[in-house]
Amino acid sequence: MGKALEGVRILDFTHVQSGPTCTQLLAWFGADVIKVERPGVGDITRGQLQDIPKVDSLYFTMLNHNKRSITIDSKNKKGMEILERLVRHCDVLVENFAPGALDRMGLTWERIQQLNPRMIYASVKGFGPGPYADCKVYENVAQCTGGSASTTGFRDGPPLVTGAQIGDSGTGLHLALGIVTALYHRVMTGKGQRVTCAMQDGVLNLARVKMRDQQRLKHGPLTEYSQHGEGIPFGAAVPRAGNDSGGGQPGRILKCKGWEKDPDAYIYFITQAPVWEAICDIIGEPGWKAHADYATPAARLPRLNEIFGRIEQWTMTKSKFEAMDILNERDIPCGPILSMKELAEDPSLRATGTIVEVDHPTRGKYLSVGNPIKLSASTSEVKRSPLLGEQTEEVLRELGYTAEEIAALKQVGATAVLKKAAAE
Ligand code: CAO
Repeated sequence: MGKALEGVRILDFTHVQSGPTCTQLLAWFGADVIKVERPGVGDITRGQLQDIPKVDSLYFTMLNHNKRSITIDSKNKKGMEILERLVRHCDVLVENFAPGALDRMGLTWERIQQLNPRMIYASVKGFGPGPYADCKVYENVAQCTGGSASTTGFRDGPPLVTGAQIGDSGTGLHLALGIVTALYHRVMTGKGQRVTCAMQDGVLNLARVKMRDQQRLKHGPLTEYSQHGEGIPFGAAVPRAGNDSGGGQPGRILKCKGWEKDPDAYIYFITQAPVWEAICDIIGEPGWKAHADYATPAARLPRLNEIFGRIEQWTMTKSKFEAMDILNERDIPCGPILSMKELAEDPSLRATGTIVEVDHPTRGKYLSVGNPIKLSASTSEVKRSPLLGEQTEEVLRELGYTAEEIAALKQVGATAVLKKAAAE
């Protein structure tokens, strides 16, 4: 079995998280991803949140699998010459620098098209065109400006960011789809194009159901939100809904046995209408099956706090896994709150390659999240991230540079940090 993107060459000018997420996905599918890093410095995340001194951080290693690293100083004339050769050599250029950074280097879209009209030029920026287009953006800024934070958390608490990196990794995923779409378009037309994803747009796309609710507000209260049952009126904007379900089937996070000591002894419980009778049997309320106050979804909506309170009395008598087993037998949708420790140790996730163990020359063995997208006819293996500049010479040779030229490029600081003069 081959790899789906074998033969696709990516000039990876990404750093931190959003761009690297995108190029890592493409690399997992077999693209040759050549990561350009500044000599002596590299992607800033190599040195961020380091758990082992002087070893590439997990932040870096977990976002840069299957890539090759070449060090090039793009502000060095010879360095820019190498970059231009890379533009001719590659199919896709991916970058997520601050707005204007690539233009300042001289790699404008016009220049890129001159060098390689088939090039797909993909960028992540914080915002699209508009008042904030020039702003630098990190994950939580995107969560706040994309509608996620204002709709996450409890109604009587402050806006909340989520631990899932929907701004960075979420936008990286969007960009990867944009790139393969543009590659398909290029197969049909022979032409490259620009692909841009704004983090604000990516988060808003993921918060789409809350924009749905914003429009529903004009026509009455959001009856599936707990505050409706509590008699609290809605304001002008979608409120935070705690752990209420975002869909049409009411759900809640409920305590399970051991919750007093274990912060993750909880289960998400959904009162899906078709299994309501089974729920009544399990929690010991068979009378609710025919009772006018509980029998229909509409009758239950104003009583969600009471109903989930009663269900929680039952879940608190079971561990989250016992509850899961009992509920699954009756097809009741539910899910235990799994800690990162439990996920790291989960044998089924190991078996599918969603959690993988990777060996690294300076770090040793570590766990990573593998490719979550499984293709039936293409393999995808997780290989360790490169050391800074590990493949510099290898890539330069592929670009046609001779050994003498490679040495000279190093000497003039195009691919390595310039040695300071002895007198200094
Ligand atoms: N050689 C020489 N210079 C290089 C280089 C190389 N190989 N690679 C990068 N640089 C330079 C760039 O040319 C730029 O210099 P100028 O400002 O002089 O033009 C500078 O390094 C890097 O630019 P930056 O402004 O992008 O970096 P930053 O750390 O200040 O900002 C970030 C980081 C993420 C806020 C910004 O890049 C950004 O807003 N990116 C777009 C949105 C994004 O992807 N955010 C997600 C980040 S993940 O949380």
